[in-house]
Amino acid sequence: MSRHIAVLPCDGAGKEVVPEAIKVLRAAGADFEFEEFDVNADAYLRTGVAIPDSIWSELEKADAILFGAVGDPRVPDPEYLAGVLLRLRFELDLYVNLRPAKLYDDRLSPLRREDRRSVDLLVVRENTEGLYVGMGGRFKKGTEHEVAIQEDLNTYTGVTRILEYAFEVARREVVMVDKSNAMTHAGGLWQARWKEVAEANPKLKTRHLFVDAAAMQLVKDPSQFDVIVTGNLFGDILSDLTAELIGGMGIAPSGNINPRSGRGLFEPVHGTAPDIAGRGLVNPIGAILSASMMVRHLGHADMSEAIEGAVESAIRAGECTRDLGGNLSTGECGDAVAKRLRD
Ligand code: GGG
Repeated sequence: MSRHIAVLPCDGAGKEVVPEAIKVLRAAGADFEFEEFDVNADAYLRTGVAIPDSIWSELEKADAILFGAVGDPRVPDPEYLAGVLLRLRFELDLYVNLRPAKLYDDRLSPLRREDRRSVDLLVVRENTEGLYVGMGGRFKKGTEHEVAIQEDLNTYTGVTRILEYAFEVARREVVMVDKSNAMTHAGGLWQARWKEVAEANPKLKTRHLFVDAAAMQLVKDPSQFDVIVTGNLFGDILSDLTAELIGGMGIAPSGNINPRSGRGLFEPVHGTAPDIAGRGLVNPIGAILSASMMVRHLGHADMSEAIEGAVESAIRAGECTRDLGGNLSTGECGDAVAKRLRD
């Protein structure tokens, strides 16, 4: 059955990497119908609307969304970013943000110790709550008496469902990360739900780490980790760290999913990279691996593995962009992966 994929390249680097992901999906034989929508900073500046209603209803109907990156130096107000990416995550209730990190080639590791370099882990980030919900405000703004409050929203349901999902995908261990020694209210809820959910899953090992200790352990010995489950902000921060352990932001994929409704949005972890966008320098691997996650989510595990294998082979052969030590352009890197799938 042909699937309908809504395509949102959006801005900057996103416009360069998404076509490469589609190129690779086609080479892998994906029987998908791709429909691109005009959601970007140009449209926002023209209309003042981040996602028009007519496009929103199409996005709701799609089998999945393939996303690039959103942001533009001409639109400094956070409303645009919130009106695109955060709206999609919140209103489609994409409560799981999956951020895998795998080291495909030892030479991409920044770590000195060979025996601790290996990385094959998954950050399961809560994606619809926490400090990202935008609750709070600024009182006496712009004066020396200004007060700024940012609320950290954590619900019984939200915390429970993300912890339960982590146990569904773990292979050997779930590590729950919080800062419950300092943030006692939110942390208290996470700890209580963690205790109960962990007890209900006795077949897997469990461990708790405070976020500062987790950051330290990730740099010290990332090979120890399988699944890390955490809140929205800590997940965002730790997954940038894990990206650097495998070659940098250009290579890191992600999936925003609702495992119950089946909805999903897949995007590279990187942003719009305005400093290098538009010159063929951007690494398309993060977007290509996000597309690989998308096809797995849609039930094509074999195709997903084939794409990942082609990416690994291209990286190991040095057929990649400059950030990974190669000398290919964005399009040539996409070609190198696509060719391996056709051959
Ligand atoms: N694909 C990730 C993404 O779009 N993130 C949004 C973001 O960080 N935007 C800011 C920017 O790209 O400068």
